Amino acid sequence: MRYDAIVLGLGGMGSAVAAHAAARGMRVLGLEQFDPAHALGSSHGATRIIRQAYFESPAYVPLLRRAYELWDALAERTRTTLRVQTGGLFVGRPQTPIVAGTIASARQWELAHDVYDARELRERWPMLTPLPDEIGVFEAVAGAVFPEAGVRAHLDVAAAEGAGLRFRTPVRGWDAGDDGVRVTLADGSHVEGERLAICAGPWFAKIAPDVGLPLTIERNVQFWFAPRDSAAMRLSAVPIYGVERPGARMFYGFPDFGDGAKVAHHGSGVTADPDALDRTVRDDEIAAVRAALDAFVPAANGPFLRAAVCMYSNTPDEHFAIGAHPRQPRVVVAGGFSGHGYKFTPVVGNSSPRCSRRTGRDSRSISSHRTGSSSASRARGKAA
Ligand code: PYC
Repeated sequence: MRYDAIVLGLGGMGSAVAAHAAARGMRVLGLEQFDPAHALGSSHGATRIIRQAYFESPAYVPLLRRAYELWDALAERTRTTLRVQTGGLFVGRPQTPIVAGTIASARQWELAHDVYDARELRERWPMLTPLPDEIGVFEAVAGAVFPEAGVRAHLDVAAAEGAGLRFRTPVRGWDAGDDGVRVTLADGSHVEGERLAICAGPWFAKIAPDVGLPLTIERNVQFWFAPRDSAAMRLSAVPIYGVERPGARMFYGFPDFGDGAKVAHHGSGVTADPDALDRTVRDDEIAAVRAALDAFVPAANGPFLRAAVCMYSNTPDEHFAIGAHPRQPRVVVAGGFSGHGYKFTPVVGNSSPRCSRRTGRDSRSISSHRTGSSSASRARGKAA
């Protein structure tokens, strides 16, 4: 069997690419080194934030609007809850990036939002403890998406549309040239296709070193606590929130979705090898997150329930790297999601290679994979 597209990695991004490519009529093979919706990469931990007033840059807003539509279409098709609107609140001094950036995006795209001073914040959300010089920006359409459920939903669609999905199937390497792409599996066998999509998350630089993407893999920990005040942390009472204070990393959290109040720092500065990640959570890490809880949302600071270690794949500017392989027009890459990519998975998937067998059309992806030289020499990747 020669596939129209082979997808390396079936986590958040790869599962979405496989689903959208298969739904377009492509013969798709997806390869994943672990189990479906595994907890060893970057797309696990029950909840992820989704929002539209994007502090990272207003340039993301059109993608986010489309992501909302695609999440809802996926939820309808798979009859799964994939997005819950809790509202979202970002708090800090007026010039702090998460506050100023959220307001800038909201204004540029005329997104509904409300700005509160510290007294108003305390009145509306008495479980939060803003400092007197802090303000908050609230966006009602923000909320949570569910990464494991989202990965499973995309895999279900991919399978229903005829994709072959192979799990526990590590890849040794790949090569590509004018005549197609060939992937070598760990057992030495090969699979062949027209195109390759590399969505390997924190393993990206190991499987596609020749892209030269300067990624830093960062160890991050997600924590769950039984709220000290459960009424204060229930879904209808508190939105998803983030707070950024001088000298500290952004701290964010969720209402209690039934498994405790999840909280985390956004970024740790601790680099990691994805094949040797330290998954043990230390007492001092729990203590640090408790200190952040006490400083902003003491109502959540009850008994520790659990923690999950995950990885960010950080680019130098923390923006994504999506598009054509620099020298190989048959290969597209999606990586470097820098700890804020999961919410975008359906829109990234929907931008994957297009070549419909059923319709005979060969339509264009938003990535520029057609612009490479037709005499491109063979490009190679190798798993470490
Ligand atoms: O993706 O919105 C996000 C996010 C905020 C903090 C960590 N991730």
